[in-house]
Amino acid sequence: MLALYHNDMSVCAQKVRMTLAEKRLPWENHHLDLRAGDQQKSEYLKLNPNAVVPTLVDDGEVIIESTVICEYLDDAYPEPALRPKHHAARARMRLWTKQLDETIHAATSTLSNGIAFRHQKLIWGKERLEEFHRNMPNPARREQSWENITKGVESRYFIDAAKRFDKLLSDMEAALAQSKWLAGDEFSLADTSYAPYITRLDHLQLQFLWDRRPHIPQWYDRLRERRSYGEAFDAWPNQAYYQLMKEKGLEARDRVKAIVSAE
Ligand SMILES: N[C@@H](CCC(=O)N[C@@H](CS)C(=O)NCC(=O)O)C(=O)O
Repeated sequence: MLALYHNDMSVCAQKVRMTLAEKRLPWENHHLDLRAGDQQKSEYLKLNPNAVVPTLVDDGEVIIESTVICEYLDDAYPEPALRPKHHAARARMRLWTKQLDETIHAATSTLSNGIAFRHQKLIWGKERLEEFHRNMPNPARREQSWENITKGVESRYFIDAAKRFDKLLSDMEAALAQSKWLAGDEFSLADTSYAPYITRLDHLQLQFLWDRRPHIPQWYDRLRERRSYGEAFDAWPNQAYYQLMKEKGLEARDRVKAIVSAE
């Protein structure tokens, strides 16, 4: 039996849940409360020393890192295949997931924390906030999180994060003008991987980023029509998070607009 350690609103967990749903794989639910610090508890660190979700356990085998988990699932449970058959399309798929791991995920953390989630953490007070960050094992991640939470849209990471998304959406628009899905005509792990990140921009009220990029909302609509999207996203709602992202996203929208139109 597969077991997934995850969180309802985590983008990395949404990506793995969508991959599991595409393959119609049942899994045992271990939901972590990231605001309560479940990811930093010693029992969980034995599974995932990075103190992050998701973690997959398959028959005793522990797999971490969402991109690795998705590829593992496609190896271990090959049907339906989520990596394109043709080598060039498979390389395109990997280029999408590679840049996601290298830059897009960090940019998302900056936008999400800088705009909205910081407000859930600032109310903890200084002592608890410091302790939470002391327990983050990755120093670069710790520093970035601290900056985003304490400075918000004035964080030194914010401008680059907004620009990175603008560039991403321009690349996505170009790809989707050529083919139905990101890596080509086959639905792939590139699509399951980006579904959470575009959903996050939507929740943060940043839809203006695709105002002049018509293929992106069409792709997003096609994604949301899939059964797997319902199982990965809609089945794990968090109204408090939606509300916070909407309210704070509307407040931050002009700042993001000003950054991306400053070129
Ligand atoms: N590279 C990791 C990133 C995982 C990650 O950043 N997870 C976030 C949720 S999307 C998390 O657990 N955050 C909790 C924390 O930073 O304390 C992966 O792809 O699995």
